[in-house]
Amino acid sequence: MAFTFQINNQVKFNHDQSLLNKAAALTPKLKSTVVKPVAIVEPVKDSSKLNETGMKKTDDITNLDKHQLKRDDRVILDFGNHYVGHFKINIRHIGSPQDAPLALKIKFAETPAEFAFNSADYDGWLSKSWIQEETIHIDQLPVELNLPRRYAFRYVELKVIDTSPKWSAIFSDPELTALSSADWNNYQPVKLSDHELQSIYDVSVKTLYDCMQEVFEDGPKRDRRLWLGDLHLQALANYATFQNNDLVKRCLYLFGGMSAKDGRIAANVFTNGDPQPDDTFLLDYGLFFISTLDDYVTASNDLATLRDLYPIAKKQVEVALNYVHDGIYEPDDDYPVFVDWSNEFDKTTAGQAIIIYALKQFIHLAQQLNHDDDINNVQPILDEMVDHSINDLYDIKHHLFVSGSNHEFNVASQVWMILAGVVSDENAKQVMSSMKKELFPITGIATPYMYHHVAAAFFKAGLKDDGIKLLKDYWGKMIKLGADTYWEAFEPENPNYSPYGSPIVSSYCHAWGCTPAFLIKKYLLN
Ligand code: RAM
Repeated sequence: MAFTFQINNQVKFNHDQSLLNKAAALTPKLKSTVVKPVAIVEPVKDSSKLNETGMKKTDDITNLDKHQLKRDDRVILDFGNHYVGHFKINIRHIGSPQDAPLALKIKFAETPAEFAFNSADYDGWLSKSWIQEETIHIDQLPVELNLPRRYAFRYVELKVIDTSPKWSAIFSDPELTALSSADWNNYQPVKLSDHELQSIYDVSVKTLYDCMQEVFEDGPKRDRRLWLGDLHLQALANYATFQNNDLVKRCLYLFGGMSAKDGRIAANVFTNGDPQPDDTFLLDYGLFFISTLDDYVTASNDLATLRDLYPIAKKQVEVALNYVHDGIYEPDDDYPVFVDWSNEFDKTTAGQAIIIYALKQFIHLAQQLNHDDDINNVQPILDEMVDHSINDLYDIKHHLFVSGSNHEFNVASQVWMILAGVVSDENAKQVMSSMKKELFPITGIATPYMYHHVAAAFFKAGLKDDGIKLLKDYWGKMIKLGADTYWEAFEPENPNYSPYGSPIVSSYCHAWGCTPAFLIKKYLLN
């Protein structure tokens, strides 16, 4: 299981200032909410929770200023739910005059699981700098300590490294200013008779809310940036909930304004300060620019934006079709297809299906602008790709699509062929049923991203009960393990799995987990 860094720092990018100005003009004003902690807590061993760690209340929050803390003492504040924002607290001292600085370590955690690990032991491949911990020295108390950085957290540990033998530190008035560009006033709660589905729905909305900042971030703890694959799903969940269509539009302009000189769109962009594209390229993420634009135009009817961004969408088709010959997608490491973090399965057929999926949406866009030439160019290639998929990749005996030279059966191929609408509705049911029979339970897949596509394919194929079961077995299981928001990685057969070897750099509020609201609304409430 791995996602490998790409280093392509020789790639040159376009900066289309008129598109980037439109993105800038759409920068949302973040809404802030003041939140106070609800309890003082301590981690406890709890085998029913993630990493066998739960939390138990040890004191009322109103007693916080009765705690006199000295060397190695700590308190952990519980804010009652996951939030994204800024933290402040008052600190004074009691006893003799302050004859030494207060040295304090502050740790922000999204889950209790993060307390089971010591940051000093982390040696994973992802930067340690993501660890949400600060060590600070305060020479003069009292102080109102306002930390400048934004954190994603539910728990805050205040650990006194040292005071002096002559005095203790006292903490009071902790407060968090939570931020989001989503607006609860635009949100219509849904009532579901199934309580489990209700929580699955609500947690997905909270996940989306916390990821909606100045862009749709992938994870407000980490990586705090805009990824196209994540945006594609967040935008769908947004139409079903907060309907902040301008935020989707802003993100589309950001990607559109910074394509590479060869036309490819970066898989993600950084938006702290002047926007900058990352030098990472994924063929499917590039194509999801088309998908996200098509979904956006369907939701908003905004043809002016379509006109602005159509050339960029068209370019993604041209670039992707460099890897298609005679209707056959030929994978190339120069422009890899992501599909999922796992590299344990062959991605050729899934890649073929994703191209088909995106070409159909491109044609839909072209129709709206009457670009008949483009339709006439693309349609025959699309037909060829569909023919190849049905004639050469579909195994009639097993009712499954094969992938790669070993004719491997894997989940991603079936799911994407169904989502791409390559087979009839009746056949889709057959494929998904065979997939369930032959390839379930899923193993080795750790992303809600891939699980989303599996659930979506069940629903699309009309296998509603299987879709619901997957929602409960996957997202429901995260809730049982203690999730307030959905995680970046979760492997049900190995619940404590972390792609980085330690939960302290994992993101526990991650965009691509936010889709149950979309799936439930689209397939169960309409
Ligand atoms: C990780 C992030 C992100 C995802 C990429 C491919 O870095 O989790 O959300 O889109 O992988």
